[in-house]
Amino acid sequence: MKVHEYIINKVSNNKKLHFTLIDPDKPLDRLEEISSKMVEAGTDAFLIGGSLAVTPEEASQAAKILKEHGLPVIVFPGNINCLTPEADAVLFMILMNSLDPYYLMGAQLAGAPIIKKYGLETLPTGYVVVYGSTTVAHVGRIIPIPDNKPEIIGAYGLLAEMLGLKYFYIEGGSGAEKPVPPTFPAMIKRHAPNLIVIQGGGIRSAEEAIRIAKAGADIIVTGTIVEKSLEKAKKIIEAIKNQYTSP
Ligand code: 1GP
Repeated sequence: MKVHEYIINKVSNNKKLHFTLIDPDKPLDRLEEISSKMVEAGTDAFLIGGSLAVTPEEASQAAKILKEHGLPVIVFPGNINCLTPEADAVLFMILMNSLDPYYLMGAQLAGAPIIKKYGLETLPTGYVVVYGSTTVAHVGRIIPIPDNKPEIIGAYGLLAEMLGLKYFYIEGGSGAEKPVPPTFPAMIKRHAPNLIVIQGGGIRSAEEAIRIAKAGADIIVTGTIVEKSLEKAKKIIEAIKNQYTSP
């Protein structure tokens, strides 16, 4: 089954999904153990990527290990160096609030022929980085969005839908002090109800994850908490899987 179909099937059955983010730049020696625990808890897919220092070899190595679980492995590219033929799909993203043409169309131009050669499925995604003091914000040269201006994200959502994109990723930034408020995914759903909304960055508790899911995010991504506390990460996944009841 294609990855998009796999996601759509779950979303259209009113399920909320959890994706585990793995940064291949971090030591991979515990990856088997960590990923097995996340699978046990019920994660739906793995994202691999990082904003800095990922080599194609590291991305391939991580993808090979993760594929053993039989769940989709999706490249979440900080740049074209994260691409690997070992993955199943790639979030093919436009960093919509970047000032840098490279992140608006340059990386995509460089990446498209490689993605074709690798045979990766593309998941067309509008990507907006909300907070300024994160690595992804610095590298991507973004204009941050204040917490009290959810209407701005709503306009980006509308734009993404009008462009024909299928996914919209609200990014707080890996290791952000707090998650982006639930008003943001709610605003996307209001303006662009057909987009599959992904949210990540700074999500560290089951309560936060549930609030964001209830507000409209279809997919919750956690990375840092997986590295810091497998127990907390498991609780987040279990909460999304078991406690969430769709409205
Ligand atoms: C980064 O949204 C993800 O793109 C995950 O963020 O590391 O804060 O969980 P965290």
